Amino acid sequence: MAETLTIALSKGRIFKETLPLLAAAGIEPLDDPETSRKLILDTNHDDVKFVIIRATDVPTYVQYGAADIGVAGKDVLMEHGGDGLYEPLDLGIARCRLMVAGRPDAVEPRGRLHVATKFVNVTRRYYAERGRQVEVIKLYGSMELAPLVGLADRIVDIVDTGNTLRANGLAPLEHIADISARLVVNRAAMKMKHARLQSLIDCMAAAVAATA
Ligand code: PRT
Ligand code: MG
Repeated sequence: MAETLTIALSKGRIFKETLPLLAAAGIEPLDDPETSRKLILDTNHDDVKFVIIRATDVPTYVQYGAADIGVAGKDVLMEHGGDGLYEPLDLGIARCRLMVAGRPDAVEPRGRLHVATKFVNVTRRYYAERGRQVEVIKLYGSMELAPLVGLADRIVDIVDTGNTLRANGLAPLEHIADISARLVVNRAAMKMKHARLQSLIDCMAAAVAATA
């Protein structure tokens, strides 16, 4: 039997939107991660497995070769850094924007700007490039709350429709990056399993081009 190919995916929108692209390459899961508690899913190929992990863990699994290939948002990749990773394909799915947000009437504070986010590296880099001294406050979720309770002047977060910001009396203020999900491949696997990975990438690229 051929060596196993391991594909890292997160539940939710990434899994749902990646499935048709993998199906175009002839790969289909035998279980649904939304209902199954399994973390390793079999597919219609004996030598292809999915590992189902947190979105932010995908680059780590691929970097260390625990997965050969994976799908991660550009936001997650910008925050993680590109060590040990090839990024051969923009899948054009899970689109959104990474933005600075705050109260619509936000004024510049007298002292340091306090910015709450889970994207601490991206946020430090963004303000450093602008020569702006900021205090970055690491949060793990519900960033929108921070400006409402005086924890931060701004947040850096993902915005899609803007409904979450609006519902909390916040507004998008500055655009940092357009985001979509990317295919990431372990650099060593790209050499060792080149033929299989290249044909998978090619099939997915054709499927992406067909939907564009
Ligand atoms: O949920 P978990 O903590 O495990 O991880 P995660 O939130 O990183 O994973 P997931 O599955 O929610 O998101 C995976 C990827 O989808 C992200 O890394 C983004 O690249 C992309 N994506 C696309 C989004 C959204 N759209 C999105 N709307 N990720 C998050 N959101 C959230 C956002 O955080 C905010 O709370 O939706 C809210 C904003 O949406 P609107 O429509 O109200 O503006
Ligand atoms: Mg989420």
